[in-house]
Amino acid sequence: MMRHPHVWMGLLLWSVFGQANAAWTVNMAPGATEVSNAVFDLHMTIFWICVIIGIVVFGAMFWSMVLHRRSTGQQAAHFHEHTWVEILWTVVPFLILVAMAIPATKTLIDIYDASESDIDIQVTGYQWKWHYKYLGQDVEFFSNLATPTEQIHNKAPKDEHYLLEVDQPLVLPVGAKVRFLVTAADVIHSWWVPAFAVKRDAIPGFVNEAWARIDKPGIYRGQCTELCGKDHGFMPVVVEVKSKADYDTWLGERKAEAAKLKELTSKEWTLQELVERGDKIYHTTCVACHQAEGQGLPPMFPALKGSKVATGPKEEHLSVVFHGRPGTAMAAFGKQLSEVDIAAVVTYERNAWGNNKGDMVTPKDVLALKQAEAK
Ligand code: HEC
Ligand SMILES: [Cu+2]
Repeated sequence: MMRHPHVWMGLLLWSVFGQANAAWTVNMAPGATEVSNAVFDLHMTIFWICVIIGIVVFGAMFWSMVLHRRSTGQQAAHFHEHTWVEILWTVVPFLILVAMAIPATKTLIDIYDASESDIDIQVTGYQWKWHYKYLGQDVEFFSNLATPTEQIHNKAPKDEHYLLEVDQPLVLPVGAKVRFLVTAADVIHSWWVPAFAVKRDAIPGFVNEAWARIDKPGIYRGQCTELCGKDHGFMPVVVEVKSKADYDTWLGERKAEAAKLKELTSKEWTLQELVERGDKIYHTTCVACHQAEGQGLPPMFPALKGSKVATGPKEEHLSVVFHGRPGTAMAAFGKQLSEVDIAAVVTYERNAWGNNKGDMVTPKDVLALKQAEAK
């Protein structure tokens, strides 16, 4: 249908306001899926119906007012009730509404028909990030905001995709029917990608469905669109759509990584190995708050060197790292780090900076905790 309405709307507004502007973006965008195009066409159909109704109604009004003005000596007609006119102005709007309802219903049915999908993705909203799980594929990950804090605090110039960039985008193949199973782990979020015409509430304890079959490869961006707390504006959605072959390669790599990680979890680790691995994790993930020598930044961030927790029972130490301390800057790392990495970093903390406990938390301990939690 009208795929370039911005041209028409542009001309219309240009004639009204007498301005030329090369980039008119007043209209909705058609998007990148069949459904989003259907939604767009529907929008345009209804738009033009409204334009025609507007022209007819206001045309008749102004025509009557101008031609029958008093100054030309017009006399008011004195008629009451006119059966045919009344029937017409009931039947005509009714027919118009039916004519609009037919394509609208058809599109709506399409939007909700998530059956026979090729790929199922579980989308879970967290405060404040998204988690994607490729069902039946053993691949899952968190997608965190990647915009540096300097840009957020106006200390650096903002990128083109400011607040719309993540560390790991959701990757999908072109042309496949992808079903999204949308839920949340804490509060209500909403997963929205305008180009797919997908916007679905993510509600704890419920699973809402949506789907998309994306026509062209590319990067599509969206946002959480349900006010979900202080960082609601900091949990964007980024979807990278690849060719089928590239997607398969990517998925293969992710699966191999997952398999490798599983192997690492079940292997017998020595204290030395865990400490070495934990050293790296500590210096990428924990160092910002607890500092390089474990001295922390009291009173904001406690020291781990000599801390009661890091030198106390290992179950409690693991629990703090796994669950975090709700209400403080200490996040729950249980779902962010792998079992191996949690075990390694806890073991490292128990043996670094003179803590010398000489004991270790193994990946199997972490897995056991995880499984106990899942019950
Ligand atoms: C954003 C800052 C931050 C980061 C990053 C961070 N922590 Fe913490 N951590 C804290 C704060 C704040 C506390 C104290 C919480 C409280 O008030 O109970 C804490 C407490 C702890 C404690 C308990 C210490 C005690 O004596 O009570 C341990 C153990 C710990 N963190 C381990 C880690 C590990 C392991 C990592 C990295 C995987 C890490 N933390 C990353 C901020 C952080
Ligand atoms: Cu949210």
